Amino acid sequence: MKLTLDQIQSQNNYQSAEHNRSFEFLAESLEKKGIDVESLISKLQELQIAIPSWALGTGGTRFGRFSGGGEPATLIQKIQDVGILHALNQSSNAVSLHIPWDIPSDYQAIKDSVSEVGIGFDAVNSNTFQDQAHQAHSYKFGSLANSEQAVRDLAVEHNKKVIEIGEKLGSKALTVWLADGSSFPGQHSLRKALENTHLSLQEIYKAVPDDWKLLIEYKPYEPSFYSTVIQDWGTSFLLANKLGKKAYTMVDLGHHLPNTNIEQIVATLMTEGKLGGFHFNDSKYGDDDLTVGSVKPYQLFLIFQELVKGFKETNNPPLSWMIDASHNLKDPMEDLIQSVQAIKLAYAQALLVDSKSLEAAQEVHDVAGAQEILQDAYRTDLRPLLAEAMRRSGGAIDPIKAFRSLKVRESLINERGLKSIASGL
Ligand code: AOS
Ligand code: ZN
Ligand code: ZN
Ligand code: ZN
Repeated sequence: MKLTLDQIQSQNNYQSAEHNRSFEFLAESLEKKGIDVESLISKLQELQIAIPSWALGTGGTRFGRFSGGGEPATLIQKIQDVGILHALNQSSNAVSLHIPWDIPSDYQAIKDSVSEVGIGFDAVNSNTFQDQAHQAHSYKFGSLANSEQAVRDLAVEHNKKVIEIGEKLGSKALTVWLADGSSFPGQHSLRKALENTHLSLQEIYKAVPDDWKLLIEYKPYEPSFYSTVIQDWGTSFLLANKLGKKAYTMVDLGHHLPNTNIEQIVATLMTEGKLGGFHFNDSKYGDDDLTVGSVKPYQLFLIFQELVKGFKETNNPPLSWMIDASHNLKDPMEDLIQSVQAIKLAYAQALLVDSKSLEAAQEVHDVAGAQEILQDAYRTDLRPLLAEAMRRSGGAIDPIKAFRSLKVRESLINERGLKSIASGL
């Protein structure tokens, strides 16, 4: 199934009177404060967030999986789903593949299906945290960090293969997330595991094309419960620095111990020009992979506030924007729409911050004043602005409402059945 512009505009017609009223009211009050509404809108229109292929089906937990219907079973169906999301919000023009969950067999067919829905390929993700059928060596005790050379070689080869696949598709980044670590003290040598990881990454780095990025994720625990080799931004940053200018640290919002100051990590990485991109999600406890902005929207705003400042004040290169979420209860497509909206809203709020006044308040140590400035931006309801940006790009004023009224899920169930299963976690 595919959504047409006509279908979306017919939905917008029902909402336009109400929308126009609230947008005009907001635009007027922003302009009174000296804010350039048109430039805000075009910045919002530009921001595109890639959709992970693995988030289009129901994820589940280790205790069970309760699948919805009409889930995409093939790569082409996943691409169609991203096409639907992009038609609705005009903000998700790329898909991020996970190899070997997504192995393109017919490249031409895959390329045709992305161009048909007007999207492209974002970062490709390698997977050395699971064994595949008929694999010569096991990743049970690690991949790039493994004490056995043969296992490390296998994992390095896999990453090179993923780069080759990405090159054929037009990706420009490889994301590496490693489950490597230990679950018990003494299980392996902490120093050797890190050094092996470094050496293996060096081999992979040689295969990274010059116009690509190598994005290194970190995560404190899970599935390893005692030590994870790349446990924090510092370890990722250290490796990225040793590897060279194509390597960057990737921040997955769920990969921090509770209460970690993520915005400060973002600020530090940008100062060093080593922030590569994001896996957006939200969490209460650990790597919960919940809808972006569902638990800590203020944190998301503060992260974006650092990003907006960093874009102006540092030479950090452009970022990769991706969602990394898992859906147990909601319709995955509705959840992804909500996540993209939350990201764009946080961006809009951050663009609203009166940075000159904030700096002035900081200079004179006006602590209360600084908080007023931040919260004035955060507490402005910018949803009509976001809706207007999507509407002008040809998307829906209210993408979730349109998704429901156009009965997208029902059509997908009709097409694919109730029991279709997406590959992946
Ligand atoms: C795992 O926790 C990481 O977030 C990775 O990005 C992983 O590849 C992805 O979540 C798919 O499981
Ligand atoms: Zn991730
Ligand atoms: Zn994760
Ligand atoms: Zn996650």
